[in-house]
Amino acid sequence: MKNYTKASKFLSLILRHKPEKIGIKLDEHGWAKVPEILKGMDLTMNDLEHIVDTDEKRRYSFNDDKTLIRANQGHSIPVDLELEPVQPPEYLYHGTVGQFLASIQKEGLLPRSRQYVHLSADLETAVKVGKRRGKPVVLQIASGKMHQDGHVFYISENGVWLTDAVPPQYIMGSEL
Ligand code: HQG
Repeated sequence: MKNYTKASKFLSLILRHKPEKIGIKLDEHGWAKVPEILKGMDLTMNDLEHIVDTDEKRRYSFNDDKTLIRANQGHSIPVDLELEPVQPPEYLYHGTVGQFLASIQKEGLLPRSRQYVHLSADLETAVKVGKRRGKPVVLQIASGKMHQDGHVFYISENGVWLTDAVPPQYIMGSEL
């Protein structure tokens, strides 16, 4: 049996960060050509469909006729996902770890290597995001107030909230 977890991680790398690893390019909207992915990753269409369909975070989308595939969020390369600005809920959450807190309090949340700061609609998801790096700390973000003040929010195809940056005054202490 193929190692789908490994293949999925590699797919993330290709579609979000380094398409050049298999000698391909993404278009301006982040789409890769499916035949190029299959060839470059040595996968069958069935394998790729399995990876897309079983991904627990719905990280990838095909276009209608399944000739193109892209990551729904998480890019470090600049792509235009054609997301419409949307009004966020009053509060959103960001999962991180204690070692980053002093810097976050000072600078706010920055996208770091990615295109956007990633925020979650619920605490539970934010806890999981934080846990990837250690003991999770969840920050509550006054997204309603940010929106009122002119900050733009998007929601990705798979439900992740995205914004350019979160200035420190909108970050409230840990909810945990
Ligand atoms: C931190 C996963 C110091 C920030 C997840 C985070 C998410 C700062 C790290 C998605 C900072 C960036 C994104 C500042 C931010 N000073 N540290 N001023 N501003 N940080 O991985 O949000 O599984 O780029 O707290 O589920 O952790 O890949 O972002 O810890 O949706 O699909 O800098 O990645 O999804 O880390 O995760 P990341 P993230 P996937």
